[in-house]
Amino acid sequence: MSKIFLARKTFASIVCFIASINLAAAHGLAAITFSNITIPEAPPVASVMAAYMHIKNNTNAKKILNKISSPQFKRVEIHEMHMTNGMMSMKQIQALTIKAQQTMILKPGGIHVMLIKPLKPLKHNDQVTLTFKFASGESTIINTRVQKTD
Ligand SMILES: [Cu+2]
Repeated sequence: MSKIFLARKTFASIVCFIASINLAAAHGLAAITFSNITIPEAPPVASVMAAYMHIKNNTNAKKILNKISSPQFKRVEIHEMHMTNGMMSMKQIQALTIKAQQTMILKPGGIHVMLIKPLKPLKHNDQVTLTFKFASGESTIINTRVQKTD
């Protein structure tokens, strides 16, 4: 049972790998690529939600992410978790520098995107649009969906 599952998973990743090669060949690799984007569902009363992702800088120059916005939220900030006197807290980062060829991993307990004050409560499968603006003038629009938490 688990063997079959593993084989399927390998097959799926091969297909994805080939698809990404074709995409890169057809359109040229984007300067900055986003993957593993996750927005976990939060209780309906929550005033904030978090977004996690991998951001890869495919260029040989550093990229500075200095603004994120979303039509579904009043405000979007980049946050970093840190330990102060044994307590976890988070502080805002004004800009996130991604070095040449670096993959920045935004994850729970680390750097994350804080989605503040949803204009309406968002549940599993609701769409979220995020616009990432870089100091170099590039911007990327990502459409994703809220995921159910385990
Ligand atoms: Cu936060």
